[in-house]
Amino acid sequence: MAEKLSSKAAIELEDKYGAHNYHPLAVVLSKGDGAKVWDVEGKEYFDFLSAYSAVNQGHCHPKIVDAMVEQAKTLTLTSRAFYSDAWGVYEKFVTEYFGYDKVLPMNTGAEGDETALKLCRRWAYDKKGIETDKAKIIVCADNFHGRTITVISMSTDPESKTGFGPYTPGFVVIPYNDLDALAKELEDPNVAGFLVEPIQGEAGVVVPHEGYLRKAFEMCKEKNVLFIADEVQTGIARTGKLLACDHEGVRPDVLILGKALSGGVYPVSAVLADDEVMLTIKPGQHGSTFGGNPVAAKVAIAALEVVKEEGLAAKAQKMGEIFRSEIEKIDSEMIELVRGKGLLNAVVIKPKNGKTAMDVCIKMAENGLLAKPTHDHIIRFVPPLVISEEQLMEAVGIIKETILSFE
Ligand code: IF1
Repeated sequence: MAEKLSSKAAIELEDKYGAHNYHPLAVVLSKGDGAKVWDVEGKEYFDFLSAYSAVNQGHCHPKIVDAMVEQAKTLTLTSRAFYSDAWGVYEKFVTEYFGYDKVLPMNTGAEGDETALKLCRRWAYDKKGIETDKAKIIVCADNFHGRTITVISMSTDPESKTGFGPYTPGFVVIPYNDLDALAKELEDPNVAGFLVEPIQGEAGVVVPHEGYLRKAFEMCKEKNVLFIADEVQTGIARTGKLLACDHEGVRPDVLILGKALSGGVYPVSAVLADDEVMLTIKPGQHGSTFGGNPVAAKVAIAALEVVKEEGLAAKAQKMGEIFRSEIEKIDSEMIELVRGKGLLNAVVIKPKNGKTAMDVCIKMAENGLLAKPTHDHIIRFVPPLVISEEQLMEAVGIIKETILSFE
């Protein structure tokens, strides 16, 4: 057997042969189980990133992995040029699970967003009667919807956007959590859709005021504008309900899911909508080689069953309350504020003695907990939802010990 790669060797390989489009923490992982991961030297960590909320069901969930392996041994890919005995079963399952007429499968979150944008434009021309090429879609400042050219065309983050133009036109940017700005833009009859994250993830877990989503939804309805929710990160039990929109009783016209739709074992994304919207796209007008494959079908069914069987939404709700109240108890000037919903939380860090959020994350890793800073001063704390209360308390202990070590 080949000798096991050391952390140093693995990092050198990535540095030499991989594009430098990430700046990872210097931890080389080789194993995961539930809420924990292990590095190549065998050191154990709590995973408080969960692959950006993709492993809500925990690392290597046996039910999901078994579903994948079994299907992988039977039939992996047919393309959509043919039917498969797995796909329709999943389509029925997932549409009933979320309560929509139809599903359109893709693989990544960004593709899900792209699909939703295409659907919205198509609906605008075919149903709403907007003049060809005039449709506008309202998006929010500080959004994050992925990395494609069209998706970054909606971005207001210079790091994601600058130097990749020319950009796709047709978007109107308004501030997040601002109903007046929305009302103003909705006056334009060429507006076809409003795309929004129920909680902004990349922006640093920004939770809008209570009633924002509900009111925004109603305002869209009044103007015959599609309310499109990007629940790629907030969906699938992460915030304490199946969907973050459920907190306000909002059923989006177009729902985008990804990440935890597969429990993080396989790229599976989906756009859900009713017939009036979904049937505007006809054969040959959209698709993907891998979207709608039999492995994805089996994996997604298993992943969604786990969410219900293990009561992950209620668990996220309860654990989130414990987490925020425990963090609030830590007596340190470095903790400016903790915010979030369910187990999607962030702590805003006030630098102390020149020590920043990154220093806190490096120290937490040494102490056995992985998390990553965003925007220099914010740390997201996003564990797999299968974390037990005992594990959560242990993790809180690590966070506390780390923060206090900077005092
Ligand atoms: C990266 C953040 C998380 C997303 C929403 C679509 C996508 C994402 C709401 C695209 C992806 C990830 C991708 C990841 C960093 C990241 C992220 F820090 F940028 F904000 F999760 F917290 N909609 N989010 O959050 O999904 O195409 O990646 O499958 O490294 O870019 P994708």
